[in-house]
Amino acid sequence: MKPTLPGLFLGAILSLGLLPAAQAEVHDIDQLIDLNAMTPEEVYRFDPSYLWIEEGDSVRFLNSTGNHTVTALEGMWPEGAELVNIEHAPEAVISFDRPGIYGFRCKVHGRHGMYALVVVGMPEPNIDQIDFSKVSTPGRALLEQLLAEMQRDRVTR
Ligand SMILES: [Cu+2]
Repeated sequence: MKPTLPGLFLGAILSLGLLPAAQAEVHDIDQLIDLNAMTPEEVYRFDPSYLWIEEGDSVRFLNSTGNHTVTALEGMWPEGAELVNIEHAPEAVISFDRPGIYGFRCKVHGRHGMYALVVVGMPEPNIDQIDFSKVSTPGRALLEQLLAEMQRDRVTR
């Protein structure tokens, strides 16, 4: 029997409804030295510097301009999650199975404010233990801004 048009339409709706929950996603974060940036704070950056992903998802850190590290910020890392420190790799994939807030810095450009924030699933596991008091000014300002963005997203989730 030939599939009818309404039948195909129903099939499309069903597969749309079933696919998303099962599929773990890979998200890209680039690491840049961007000499065309509009402000000095944006020259050395993770791009994007903030992501909210689901448990089981991965982030692929690219290193497309400059030499960088992907280093766990210990005051912003869920308890029990393995700390990461990837140095000068052109590409590194990290998968996240534990919910919470993950802070990243580049050891080379941290003093220029090269930090990033990734929320996995939900921020609750370590939102009350966030400590970036040892981070110097440009990085701290960025992290405060990213956490505020995360709080706004939290309301709508
Ligand atoms: Cu860097």
